[in-house]
Amino acid sequence: MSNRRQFLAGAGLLAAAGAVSRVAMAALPEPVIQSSAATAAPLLPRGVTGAGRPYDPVVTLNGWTAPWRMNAGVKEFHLVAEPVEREIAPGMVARLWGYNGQSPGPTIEVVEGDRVRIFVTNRLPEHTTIHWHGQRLPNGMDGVGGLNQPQIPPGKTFVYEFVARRPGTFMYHPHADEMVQMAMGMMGFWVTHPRAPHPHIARVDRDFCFLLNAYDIEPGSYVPKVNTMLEFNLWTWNSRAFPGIDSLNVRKGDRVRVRIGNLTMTNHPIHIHGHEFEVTGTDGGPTRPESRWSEVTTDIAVGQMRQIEFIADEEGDWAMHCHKSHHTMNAMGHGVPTMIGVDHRGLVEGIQKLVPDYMLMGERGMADMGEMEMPLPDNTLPMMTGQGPFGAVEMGGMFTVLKVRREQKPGDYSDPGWFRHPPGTVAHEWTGAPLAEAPRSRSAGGRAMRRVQDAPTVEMQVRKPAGHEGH
Ligand SMILES: [Cu+2]
Repeated sequence: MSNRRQFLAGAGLLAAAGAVSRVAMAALPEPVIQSSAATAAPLLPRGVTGAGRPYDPVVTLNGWTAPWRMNAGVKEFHLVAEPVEREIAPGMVARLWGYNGQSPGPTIEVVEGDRVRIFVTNRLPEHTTIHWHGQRLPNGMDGVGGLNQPQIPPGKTFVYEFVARRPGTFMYHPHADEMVQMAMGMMGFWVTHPRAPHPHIARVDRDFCFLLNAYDIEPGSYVPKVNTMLEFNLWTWNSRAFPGIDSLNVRKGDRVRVRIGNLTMTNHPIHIHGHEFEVTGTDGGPTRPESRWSEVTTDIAVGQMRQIEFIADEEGDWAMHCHKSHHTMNAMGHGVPTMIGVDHRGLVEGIQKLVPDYMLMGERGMADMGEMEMPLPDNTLPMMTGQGPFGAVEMGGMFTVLKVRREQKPGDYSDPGWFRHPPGTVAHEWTGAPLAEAPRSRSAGGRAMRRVQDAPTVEMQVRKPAGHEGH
């Protein structure tokens, strides 16, 4: 097995494809296995003899694009469905199922009109298929096990072949034991680039893509619960949770496209700070320009893809996240009561003498959680975490940062670090005369609510698992 680094180092591989013997081309293409969850540089098709038509490649957030070989004019890919280990964020690894070493699988990029042949090898313990979500293709290539094809048994390789007929953004995932296999992380992105200038597809400076996915992984364990229907506890982009999601690094003035597909079981209103955007495409294709309007949040329903575009003309570090606030938190114990306003002075110290691990959560709100040194089970992310230049960011899950910089070079996707704000442009403490006592209405309805002194105490105990094997 070669890895991605070796592949890029030997970029001549594609070039050499034409010179490879007929025997080699009759064999399966060597699958390329990715071992890292880092965002890979775009796979540039230009200047590679025999690689097919040129296009402007995408950047898969915390992902990569599958290399291919040309075989008598057909673009050949090899996907291997297999168990993988995916780092969700530093400090947590999940045991998932995916493709070619990762979940999600590699992004597949082709050009409108390409004939594509995809070899799918099944190294899972059960049968699988791949459905090519949104594509125009022969019915027998649509990948619904039992309906369009026999299931792919463990150990076997099947071949899919069709022409990528329309440009757009698509997804792939199993249509076999579908709930389980998608709950385990089996999915990937597919981009068909236009073959010629398209009236409804702009050329952009940066083109990002990622999938929304979700897991139910008990704190302290590694494998998702596969029978969960709605109560997922880990909300991820490309199987990464904040602070494990890479930032989107762009140059000031860039036209930026972000393609976002939703393969979770709920909708996600995706929100970007500091800019307005337009939805320029769905998995049905590019939207007509007269149908577009400005938004700062777009809801992406289950099984949908939304392609958004904007000019990144405001410098800074702009939050980009799902607007369901519990989707920007990592897994937590269930049943934590609301403690805001409950007076329990002296209680914790007394109980800790008897139960050393005892903690009372959320007395002043939950913000303490962002900085607290909690006794967490192994392989578990803090519920609210991440450090910014001004302290704890108190986020998790579906959250990252759009970094817009004047000095970012074209084609440079590296992280420029934190934004340096011009003097006088950061919210700051008022140091003038303090506020006098606020005037209050004397009518009954306007009176401030009286503090309840004798509220019943609600307790919660956080336990360290003893000798937890994490399986
Ligand atoms: Cu969400």
